[in-house]
Amino acid sequence: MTDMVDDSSNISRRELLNRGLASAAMMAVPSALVPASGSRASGSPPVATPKHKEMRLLSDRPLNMEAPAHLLDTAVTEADRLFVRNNGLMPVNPNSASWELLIDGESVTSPTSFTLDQLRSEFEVISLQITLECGGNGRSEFDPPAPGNQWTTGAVGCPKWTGVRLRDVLEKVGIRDDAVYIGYYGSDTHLSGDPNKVPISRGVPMHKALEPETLLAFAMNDAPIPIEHGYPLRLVVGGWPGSVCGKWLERIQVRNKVHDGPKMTGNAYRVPCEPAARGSQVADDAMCIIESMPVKSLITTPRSGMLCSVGDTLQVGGFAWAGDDEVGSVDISADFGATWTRAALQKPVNRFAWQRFNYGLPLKQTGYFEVWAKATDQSGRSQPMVVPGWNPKGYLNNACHRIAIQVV
Ligand SMILES: Nc1nc2c(c(=O)[nH]1)N[C@H]1C(S)=C(S)[C@@H](COP(=O)(O)O)O[C@H]1N2
Ligand SMILES: [Mo]
Repeated sequence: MTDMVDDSSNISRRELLNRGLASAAMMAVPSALVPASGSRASGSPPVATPKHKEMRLLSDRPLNMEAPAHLLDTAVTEADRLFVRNNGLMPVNPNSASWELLIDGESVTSPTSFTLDQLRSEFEVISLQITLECGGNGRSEFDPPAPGNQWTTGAVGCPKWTGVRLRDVLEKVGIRDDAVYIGYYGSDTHLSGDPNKVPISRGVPMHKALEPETLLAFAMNDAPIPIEHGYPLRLVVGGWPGSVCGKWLERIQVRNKVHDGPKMTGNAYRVPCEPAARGSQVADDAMCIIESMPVKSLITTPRSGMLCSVGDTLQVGGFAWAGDDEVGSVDISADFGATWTRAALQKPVNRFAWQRFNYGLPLKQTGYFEVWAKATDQSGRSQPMVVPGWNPKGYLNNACHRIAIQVV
């Protein structure tokens, strides 16, 4: 027991219970995210939001950071704890007043630009909570390891987005019948600094682009989108890998073929079309584009490592999501999956929002326990208890989340 408790000698048992046993992995907030001064002239673009001190920094060039599970315990993910996934370098001080979004491409007859004011005034403005999860969330568990950011469980969140429907804007511009795909371009720069290179330009098929929940968002949680999350405009597409949600959005092309921008082709954001053995080589032409993300859940309370009292009922809670589908049920196990009990599950506030689950776990016995959560979507697909299909780039790990508790 003592090795789970740091400097336990002089603190009360109650205090230990309150603060839990886990010592947070504290990483310094990268200086790029600390505002230079406390105030800024009104009307000037927002400076970077300081992130929560417990966010885990994966790299600072490009900036990549994820949230420990217990920071994600609120229904609407706060800006200071939403993961950041950058492929290149963020634009410096983008000007929202002069910002324009250009809609063009082979399947657009009259390329059209919109200022942010035009988007706001010419189209219906709506707000939706939409879950954003990186396709590589959970990558760190693949064996043999897959290259890329070693995300654990924290590359997910569900903020509230406000903007206009991409569908309405495309309808106004006019799209030809041969439209197949959209592709986005943002104003971030390639890590090499080469202005002719694009860090990432992905997209979705027309049926996804035209869904009523696909947004051109200019606000997050009722504030301008923080710079690292795409200020002043980003694409938000529900249920698919976060990589389709283009940040710092300045151009959407409507293509007459599958978009072929950087990170659409090769093996980026693709998995083997046919399941592949661990560690195997898969040819690029045998890799298929990831579409809907698989069902998944995260236990956000208690935090892992909690010290609990025997006889108590432990309130276990968190969120579950299921790509294009809805979550139908969440089950909890405290005996390594031998037995499961159904948790209470809320409906999503809107399509593509994650769903809260809660369960009161009776602590009948002292000792070490793991609490596992397993979500099942409405089509009957459940999270696997072990890491699912190995793939060369380490995408789509939706294995059950597990936390540890010590009952005393
Ligand atoms: N322009 C641009 N858009 C982008 C990216 C990027 O690097 N540049 N990263 C993508 C990826 S891989 C993900 S997972 C999400 C992350 O969004 P967030 O940083 O706001 O959490 O943005 C996507 N949109
Ligand atoms: Mo991503």
